[in-house]
Amino acid sequence: MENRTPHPASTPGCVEKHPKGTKARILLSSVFGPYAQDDEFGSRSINPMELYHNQVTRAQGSFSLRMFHRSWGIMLIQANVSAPCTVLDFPTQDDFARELTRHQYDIVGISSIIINVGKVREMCRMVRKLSPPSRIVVGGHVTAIPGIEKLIDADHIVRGEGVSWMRRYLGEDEDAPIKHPPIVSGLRTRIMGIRLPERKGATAATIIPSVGCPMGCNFCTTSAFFGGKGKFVNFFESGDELFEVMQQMENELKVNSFFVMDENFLLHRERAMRLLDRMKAAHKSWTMSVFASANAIRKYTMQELVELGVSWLWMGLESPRAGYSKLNGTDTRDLTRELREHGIRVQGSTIIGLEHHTPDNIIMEIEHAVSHGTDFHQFMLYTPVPGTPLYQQMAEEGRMLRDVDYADIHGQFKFNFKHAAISREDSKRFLDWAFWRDFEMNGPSLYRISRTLLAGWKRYKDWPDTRVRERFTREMHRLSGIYSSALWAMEYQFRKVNSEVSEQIRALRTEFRQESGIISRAMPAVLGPMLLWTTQREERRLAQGKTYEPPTILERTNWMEA
Ligand code: B12
Ligand code: SF4
Repeated sequence: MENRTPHPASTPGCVEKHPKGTKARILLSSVFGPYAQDDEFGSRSINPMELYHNQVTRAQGSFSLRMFHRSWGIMLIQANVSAPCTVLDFPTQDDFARELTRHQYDIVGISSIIINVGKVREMCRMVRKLSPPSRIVVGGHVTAIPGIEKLIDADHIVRGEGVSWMRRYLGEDEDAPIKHPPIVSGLRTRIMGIRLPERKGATAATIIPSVGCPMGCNFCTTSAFFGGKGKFVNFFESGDELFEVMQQMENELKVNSFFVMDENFLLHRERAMRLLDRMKAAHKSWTMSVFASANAIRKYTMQELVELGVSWLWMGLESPRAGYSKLNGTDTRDLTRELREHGIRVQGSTIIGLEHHTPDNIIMEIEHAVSHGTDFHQFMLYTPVPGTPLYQQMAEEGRMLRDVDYADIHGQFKFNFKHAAISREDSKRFLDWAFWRDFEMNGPSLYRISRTLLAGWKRYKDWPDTRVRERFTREMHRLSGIYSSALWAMEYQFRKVNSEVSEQIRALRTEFRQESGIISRAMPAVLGPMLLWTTQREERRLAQGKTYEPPTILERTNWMEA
């Protein structure tokens, strides 16, 4: 705290306008990397900055889908303030230090989740040293840690929604409409040992209609962080507003597919159906990847989902015995099968270590999860995370384990609480086995998504609604040759894991051949062996410990050199 002038608003949570208002220079940064390695700041090799390889396809070796996602929270804040603002994403410590010393920042905002609290502490220390007059604002899920004020040296600790907070801090109208930044959903995508080319429009745009979820499941950190049961923050209330935003992204990013970052998009049926009306009227053949709970999905017919362009759905399967209202008596196996038959890729999500799990029944429950045959499957340990009702309950029952580093509380390592029947060590064994079992029984996710695409294409290629027809035709034309070639390599490579699945891959390849045009039909002869070679090369690299890191990105808005 050396040379800082005392600030009247240094009480965490108290929002007082910054003296410079919208003239204040802001630096918004995510926590520093590298991420996929073990270090004293909390990086962990099992916790890379990747969605799929971290928590979905991590047992799939060279078939694992690798990609990075930007830090959308700070991008959203940047787009909604009129002050000069820099976003620094995935910096190294050197990048962060350089930016702090090259420019005089009045406000330094750091965004983080709980596991990265050690990095936040270090970044606050760096700001105090390198830019003493800057006010430090820390936001994001890290602020749910009890006693965070004592762990880090920040002037403001912002819990919950950040755009309105920052606007208030700068003296701007916090209720002004939200401006959606153009966000390309993923970058540096890699699979089977090759990096996919990054063409404008080839990757979906991320749309963020809301934060939080009103369902309020007891373990859910995003729901709790934005108000808990019955509450959430809507950025775009109506289907009309959403349509306008999507149209704007379509123009700016030249996309026709969208990754909708809303915890339970389909729950708001009125909004979704109005969006569909607008899409129909404007003849938009868009595709959408959405999160939705089973009870919300059941509010729609398959036809409505397909017309809406839902092509990828992330849903919690949990255990039928867990009693979560979001499942509401739904047979999730029937539902996921039906969705896939309509060309909708399903990403299931299953929790390992629920209260009723025991070493005797957990294998059966994992087998049940795997039997859904979803295109992707995320497994996560039941984890009481600070800020959630579950954490509160476990703490009151004295069941939280002491001395578990925050960096290890993320659901992909070991329990952080005392489970009635499963030990901490066994929790990891069951989790790892679940990932492996899903891979072994169902094959690479790339095979599964191509199977779902083909099912959708066969069902909808002659559909009367041209928007729907166009969508499947577009994907089939773009991908059939590539999928057939990948299937060729997968069939060969997967023989050593499960010969039965390898046979199924072969059968699918034959079907693709029948449905493809001449060029796509010829492709596997050349591309197949090449992909097999890159796949095997990637396996060797991974065995030698190869990891991937996101690139550092710097973006300035409203900027004028001082
Ligand atoms: C995209 C994403 C990722 C991306 C990373 C993006 C990145 N660049 O960091 C990937 C896929 C790599 C990822 C990885 C992980 N993630 Co993640 N991720 C998400 C996801 C799906 C979306 C985040 C998002 O953009 N939301 C929309 C934006 C608008 O909301 P927001 O980020 O919360 O920001 C708002 C406020 O928090 C606040 N705010 C945020 N930052 C700041 C900064 C300032 C200065 C201020 C004032 C305000 C502020 O204002 C914003 C606007 O309101 C969330 C779930 C969710 N629905 O949010 C999980 C989530 C954030 N991830 C989570 C976890 C646990 C992980 C992993 C540990 C995975 C794992 N093993 O389980 C890894 C960690 C990787 C690592 N080494 O750091 C948890 C965090 C739990 C917690 N309480 O800390 C979440 C909430 C998922 C969950 N429900 O469990 N993740
Ligand atoms: S339905 Fe999903 S997002 Fe909503 S509270 Fe439950 S776990 Fe969280």
